[in-house]
Amino acid sequence: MSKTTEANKKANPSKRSERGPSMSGSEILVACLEREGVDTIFAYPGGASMEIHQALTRSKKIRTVLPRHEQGGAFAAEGYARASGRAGVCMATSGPGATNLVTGIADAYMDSVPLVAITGQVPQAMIGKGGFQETDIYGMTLPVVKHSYLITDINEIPRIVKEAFHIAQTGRPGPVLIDLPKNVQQARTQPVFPKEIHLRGYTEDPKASDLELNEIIGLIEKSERPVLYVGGGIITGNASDELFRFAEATQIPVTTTIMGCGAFPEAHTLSLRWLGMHGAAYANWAVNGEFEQRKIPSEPMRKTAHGADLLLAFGVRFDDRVTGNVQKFCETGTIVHIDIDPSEINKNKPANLPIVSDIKYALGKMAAMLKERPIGKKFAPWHAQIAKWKERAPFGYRVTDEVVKSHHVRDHLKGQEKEVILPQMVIETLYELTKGDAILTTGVGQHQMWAAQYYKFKHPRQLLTSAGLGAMGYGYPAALGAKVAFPDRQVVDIDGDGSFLMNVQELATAHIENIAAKAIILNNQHLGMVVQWEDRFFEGNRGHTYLGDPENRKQIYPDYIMMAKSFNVPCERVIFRKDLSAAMQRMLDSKEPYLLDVIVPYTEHVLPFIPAGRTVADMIWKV
Ligand SMILES: Cc1ncc(C[n+]2csc(CCOP(=O)(O)OP(=O)(O)O)c2C)c(N)n1
Ligand SMILES: [Mg+2]
Repeated sequence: MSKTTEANKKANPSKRSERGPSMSGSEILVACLEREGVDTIFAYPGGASMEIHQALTRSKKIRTVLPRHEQGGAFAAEGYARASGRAGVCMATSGPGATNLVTGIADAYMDSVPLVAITGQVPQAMIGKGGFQETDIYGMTLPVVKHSYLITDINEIPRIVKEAFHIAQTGRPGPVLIDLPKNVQQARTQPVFPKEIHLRGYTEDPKASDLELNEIIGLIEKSERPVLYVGGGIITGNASDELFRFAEATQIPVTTTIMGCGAFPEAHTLSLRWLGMHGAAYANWAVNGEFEQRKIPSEPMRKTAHGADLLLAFGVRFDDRVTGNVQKFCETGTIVHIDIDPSEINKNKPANLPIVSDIKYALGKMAAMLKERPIGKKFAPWHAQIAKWKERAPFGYRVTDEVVKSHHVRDHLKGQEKEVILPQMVIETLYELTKGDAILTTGVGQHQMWAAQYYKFKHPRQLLTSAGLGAMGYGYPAALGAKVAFPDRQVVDIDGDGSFLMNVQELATAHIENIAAKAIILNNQHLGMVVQWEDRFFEGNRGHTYLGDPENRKQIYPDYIMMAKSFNVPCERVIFRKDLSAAMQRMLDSKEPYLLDVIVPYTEHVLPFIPAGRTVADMIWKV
C-alpha cells in the first residue's frame, strides 16, 4: 500500500475495512448481500445451496422469494433489475438448478441487465469427479456473463461479492455469476468486509472530449436531415433527461430501439416511435429514405425521398432486427456512434465518428454547450416530410374479411363477427385504462410487438421485454420481479399463450408470495409469430405451430381458467369486444394477481414487416 493511500485511510476511517465475528461462508455471503443493499433474492434451494437458505432464514433485511422454477427466478430477478436499475439477485443449487438459470443469464447479457446469479457448487474435493449434481456452470456460462467467479477461499467472499455488484451495475451493466462450493459455505472464519474495491483496467465511465462533442454539434449544423437513433444505453445510463434537453435544443427527431422504448416520451412531436423489423414505417423511412416497394429483393431499389443525412446513434448496437441488411442501413448518412462499451464500436456498422463515452455525460455536456451557442437551424422541411410520413403510415389495423370468415369467428364468436377482439385493441384498451402509466412486461412473439406498438411509453423502465435473446416465458416472472420492486405500481404482463405456458408455474409464486402482478394472455391458440412467417414464406404450411387440441378445435386449450383456479389466482376469459374494457378494469382493480385470457384470432400479422436481412424497400406496411 502506498504512503498516500495509508494516509487517506487514516484521515477517512469510513473507508477502512471492517472485521466481523466468526461466521460460516453462507452467513458471510448473506451479510455481504445485506451490505450491498439487497432487499430481495429469488432463490430455489437444493443440496448444494441449502446452507445459504439456512442463513437467509435468519436475515432481517432480505426477502427470499421462492420461484417455482429457477428460470422463473432468474427472469424475476431481471424484471426487478430492469424496473429499478438495481442489480437483481437470483440463486440456485448446483447441476440442474444452475443450468436452469442459464437462459436468464444469457438474457441479461444480451440486454445489458445488472444481474448477480449465485449458484451452490459441489464440495471442492468433488469438482471434476462427476459428483452428484455437478456441472461446470462457470465454464458453461463464460460466453454470456460480464464476469464470473468460482470461490475457493472463504476469505475471498466479501471482496468477490462487492466486486460482483460493482461490475454488474457499472459501465455497461450485465450478469455476474458467483459459484460457491459447499465446503466453502460450511467453513468458518472472521470475515473482513472491504469498504472499497480496486479493479485494475476497469474503466466504468469513459467521457467524450469537448473536441469530439463540438464535432458532433458542427455536424448537426451542417446537416439537413438529422435523426437520433437511441437505445437501451440511454435507459441504463439514466440519460433520458439529458436526451430530452438535447432533442428539444436541436429539434432532432428521435427514434428508439425496443430496448430504448420510453427513453424519450413517445407522445412527443419529435418522437418517431421505434424502428426496425416491426417498427414504425416513418421511423424506418426517416433513417433509410423512402423507396418504391419491391416485390423481390433482386429488383433495384428506387428511392422516392431522402432519409437521414446524419444519424446520431447513441447507446445502440445496430442489432439486425433494427438494421435488416446492415450495408443498406442509413446508407447515405453520416453516422456518429457513442457507446460506453468500446467493443460495440464498428462491430456491426462502421461509424464515421465513433466515440466511447458515458452517454449521460455526453448528452448533458452537449445540451449545456447548445445553451451557450444555440443551433441556428430549425430543420423545417425535414419536419414537414416526417409529418407527411407519420400521417401516411401510422400503426394501424382493421377487421379484415379473412378474420370475419375465419375458423376463429365460427368456433368462438359463433356468428357475432362484430364482436371480434383483435390483439391490437387489447393493448389500446390497456393504454387508455392505465393512462399510459403501467409497467409492461411481455413474452416473445406477435403480442410483444403489438404491446410495444400500441402502448405509448412515457418513461424509461416501463417496457421490460426480452429483446436481444427473445426468450419466451419471460413475461410473467419478470412482472413478478417488477412488482416486488414497485408494489404500488400497476404491473401488467402482455403475454402469448405459448410464452405464458412456458413459465405458468409462477402463478404459484404470485399467489403464495402475494405479488399482485397481472397478466393478459393474447390467446390465439398458436405460436403466432411463427405462423406469420409460415404465411409469408411457406405458403401457410403449419409446422407444429398449433397449440390447441387438434381433436377438438372448438375448445380453448389449455383451459387457463381451470389452471389459474388450481393456483388460487382469479382468471376471466373474454371473447366478445363488449366485455373487454370492464373485464380489464376488474383485473386492474384487483389487489391480487389476476389473469385475463383474451381470445383473439390467429390470422393477424404484425405490420409493418421488413423480412429478416432485407431493406426498407421490402417493407410491407399497408394494412
Ligand atoms: C424459448 C423460445 N423458444 C422458441 C422461440 C421461437 N419463437 C419466437 S416467437 C414464437 C411464438 C410465440 O407464441 P406465443 O407466445 O403464443 O405468441 P404469439 O406470437 O402467438 O403472440 C416462437 C415459438 C423463442 N423465441 N423462445
Ligand atoms: Mg400465441
